[in-house]
Amino acid sequence: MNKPPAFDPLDPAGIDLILTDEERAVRASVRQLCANRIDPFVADWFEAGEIPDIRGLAKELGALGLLGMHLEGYGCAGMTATEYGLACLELEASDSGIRSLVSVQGSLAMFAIWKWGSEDQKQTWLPRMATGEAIGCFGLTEPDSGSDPANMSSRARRDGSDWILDARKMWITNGSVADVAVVWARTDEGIRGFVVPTDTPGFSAPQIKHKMSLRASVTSELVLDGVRLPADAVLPEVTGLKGPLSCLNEARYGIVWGAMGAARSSFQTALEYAGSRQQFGRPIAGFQLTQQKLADMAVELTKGTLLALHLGRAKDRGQLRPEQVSLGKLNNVREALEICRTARTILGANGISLEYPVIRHMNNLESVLTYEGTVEMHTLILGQALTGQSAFA
Ligand code: TGC
Ligand code: FAD
Repeated sequence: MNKPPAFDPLDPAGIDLILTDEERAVRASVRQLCANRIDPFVADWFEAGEIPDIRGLAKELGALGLLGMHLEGYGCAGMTATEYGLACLELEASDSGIRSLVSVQGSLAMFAIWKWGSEDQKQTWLPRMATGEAIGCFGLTEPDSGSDPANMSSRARRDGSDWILDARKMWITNGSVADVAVVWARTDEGIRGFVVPTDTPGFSAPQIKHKMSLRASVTSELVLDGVRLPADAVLPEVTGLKGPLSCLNEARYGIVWGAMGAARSSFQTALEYAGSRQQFGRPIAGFQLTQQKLADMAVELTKGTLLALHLGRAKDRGQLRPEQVSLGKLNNVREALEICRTARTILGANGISLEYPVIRHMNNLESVLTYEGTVEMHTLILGQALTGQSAFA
């Protein structure tokens, strides 16, 4: 009989044992990149509200195959969904903003072109986006339409063979640093996606400041005033809301894993802190109330990671349904936020300091709870799947 391996407090149920060697190798290489290139600096980036060399960082992420990593061809790494998920977990253990950079590039902007684009659009953009030479953004949300993108006001009309695009998009990750924007707009034929080089006259992307969350991430408004685009700027293979929503499935799947990274980092910090912080003459880890918090965090971290792995295996078999992605996003982001909040209490006053990653993760997860479908939207998607009744409107 095999002897069980030693108990690992960061993997209490031994999930490692059911990963493949390839999956562990991908995880190790991402973890190393994060340790060298992100972890020593990210608290400063968060405090300053900027990533000083975001283009250099994108190229390093690209060199490791992390941009569009689960897509096939066009210079993409063609890895499995589970490997992509493990990468998201490691990136978000560093910072949700870095995982966002990768998610928006690979799962939203690149995926939209890869899935719904013409051969020419794919050849033009995907190889450069895979290396990080070109950065992409994805414009769906508008000032007056967030949860309800079917109500969008952005509009594209034909002018001869050209398109004229008038659009306002809000809260767009990577917007001000993007070379290409995938912008969704209403047309006479229904909602269509447009591939817009950001140097096209009439396009601007002012950065949104004063965020208290996701500060190590560029968030922008997109303003398109009479932007003239050639006929072949439209994504030819899709019309209707299923275009953007199919991309959201990909990014939401990455978040299911990523949220567990922020949770693991906060749990690890709290565990170490509790072991060394002394009050009433003993480590606070020795108090039953602290142990209760740590045990609950370990249980939720384990459950969420197992759920992510289960959904990843289903996605690799081609069997993952959008409602199941909603179930994962709803649970894992909600529980990750709860783990971070509990970790913060264990750190006492130090819990509010950027000297530790916990408050940064906690604030970041407030965005993650809202973007890619709010916690309420995923509740209603699941509610509809359970009952057959739509409660959106
Ligand atoms: P509904 O009538 O249900 O559907 C319209 C059409 O879309 C299809 N569809 C999907 N297709 C693929 N994947 C999905 N998940 C899909 N959900 C629906 C559906 O079959 C239908 O197709 P067809 O061919 O019959 O026309 O649409 P609805 O208007 O009732 O809306 C449903 C609702 C509320 C669930 C949807 O609008 C929604 O998910 N709202 C949330 C919006 C959202 O998540 N926005 C995210 C913006 S991007 C972002 O936040 C990036 S954050 C940065 C980062 O990721 O790091
Ligand atoms: P609203 O839709 O106005 O919702 C406000 C509240 O009302 C929420 O609690 C919501 O759940 C609730 N609500 C709405 N409708 C219902 C209902 N029917 N029943 C019950 N409750 C309801 N978008 C992009 O397109 N691209 C990006 O790259 C991107 N990046 C982002 C980055 C950050 C940091 C943030 C914070 C957001 C980003 N977003 C992006 C936008 C994000 O997707 C939206 O914020 C989100 O979809 C919610 O829209 P809203 O903010 O307009 O909220």
